[in-house]
Amino acid sequence: MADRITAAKVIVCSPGRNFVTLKIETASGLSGIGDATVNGREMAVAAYLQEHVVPCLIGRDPARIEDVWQYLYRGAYWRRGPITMAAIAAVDVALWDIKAKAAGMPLYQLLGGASRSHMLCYTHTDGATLDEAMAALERAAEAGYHAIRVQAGVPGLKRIYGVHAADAPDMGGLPNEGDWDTAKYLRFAPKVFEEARKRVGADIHLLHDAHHRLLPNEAAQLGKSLEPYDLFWLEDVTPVENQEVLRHVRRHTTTPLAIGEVFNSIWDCQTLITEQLIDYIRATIVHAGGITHVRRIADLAGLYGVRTGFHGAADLSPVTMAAALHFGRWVPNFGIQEYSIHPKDSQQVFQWDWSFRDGYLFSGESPGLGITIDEAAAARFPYQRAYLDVNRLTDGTLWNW
Ligand code: GCO
Ligand code: MG
Repeated sequence: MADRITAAKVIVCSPGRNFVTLKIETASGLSGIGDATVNGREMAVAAYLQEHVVPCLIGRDPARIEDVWQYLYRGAYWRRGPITMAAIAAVDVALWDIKAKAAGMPLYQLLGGASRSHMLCYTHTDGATLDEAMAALERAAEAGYHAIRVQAGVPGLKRIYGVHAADAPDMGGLPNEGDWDTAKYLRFAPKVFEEARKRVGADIHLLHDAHHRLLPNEAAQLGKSLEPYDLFWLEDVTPVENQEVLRHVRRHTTTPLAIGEVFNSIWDCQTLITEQLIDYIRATIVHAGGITHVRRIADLAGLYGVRTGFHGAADLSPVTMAAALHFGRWVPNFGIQEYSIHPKDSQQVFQWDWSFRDGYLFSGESPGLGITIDEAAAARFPYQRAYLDVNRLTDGTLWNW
C-alpha cells in the first residue's frame, strides 16, 4: 500500500542567521527535510508554506514527487516568483529525501549515480582595501582552495556590501545602505585582479561578483578589461529581467559569465542558455523549485555547453548544500559549487554528512540527503528579523547590488 504524508512542519530558526526548514513525515515512519530560506523575507515563505501548502500535503503519497510538484505549481495559478518556488523547493527536496531513504540509497544514486568522486568549490574573500583583500586571498590559497572569489572595497566609496562589514552605521534594524560609483569601480577592478594574479600565480581559479550593478555596456567593458587575468567567471554583471541585454556583453568579451542566483525558473534563463550568453547557470535548488525543476534547467544548459555553478552563500542552509552536493555528484554538466561556511551554531541545529577536504566538496553516503534537523536545538535559536543591504549611487539614487 502506498505510504502517505501524515505531518509537515515549518521550522524557522536563527543559529547565527535565519533558516526556514520544512520537515515532512509519513505513515511508514520516514521523514525528510527541505530548505525554504529566502534571505530577508523568511517569514513570507514560512507563511506561504504553513497557510497554503501544508494543508494540501496531508494524506498525499510522498512517492509522487512529480505530481506534487505540478499540483503546487500549476494548481496555485500564481506561478513562479521566489516565495512560491522556494516553498515548492522545500516540499520537493523533502520528498526526494524520503524517496531516497525508502530506497536505502544516498540521493545521488537515485538521481542516476555518481558522475564524479568530488566537487570543485570556491570560497569568498574580501577586504575593505586592496591590501586586506589580497591578504584574504593569500590565506584562502594557503588553506587549500583551488577557486577563490575576490571582492575589494573601491577607493573613494565608503561602504560596499560584503566588503566593509565592520564599520556599518546603525540603521535601527533596517537595511544597511551601501554606496556605489560604477566609474570608480571600473577603473579599479583590473588593478585588483592584476595584483591577485601576482600574489597567487596562474593556477588558482579567480572569480568575481559584480552583484547586478552594471549597465550592459559597462558590463562589456569590465569583461574586456579583466580578460588578461583569466577569470574562472565574472558573476551577475547586469540585472537580467531582460535577458537579451547579455547579447551585447557576450559579443564584446570572452571572460566567462555566470548568472542566475536570483532566478526561480527555467524561463528566467531560457534565452541566456539557448543563445549561449552565459557559461555557468547559478540558479539553485532552494530558489528554483527544488531538484525536480533544477534538473530541467541543468539538462537544458547541458544541451548548450552551459555548466552548473550553484549559489551556495551562507544564507542557503546546510540542507540546500546537502541537496546541491548530491545533485552535483550526479549532474553531467557540473561546473563548480559555491561554498561558504555556515555559522557555528548551525551545527547544533543541523547534522550533516557532507564534507570539505583539500579544497573539494564530498557528498555523504547515508540514505537520503544525509542531513537531519534537531527541532529542540532549533527552538533555542528563535527567528530574528534581518535584511539584506540596499545600495545607492553617491547622489542618493537607489541602485542595484
Ligand atoms: C553570492 C551572492 C551572495 C548574496 C546573498 C544574498 O554570490 O554568494 O551574491 O553574496 O549576497 O546570498 O542572499
Ligand atoms: Mg552572487
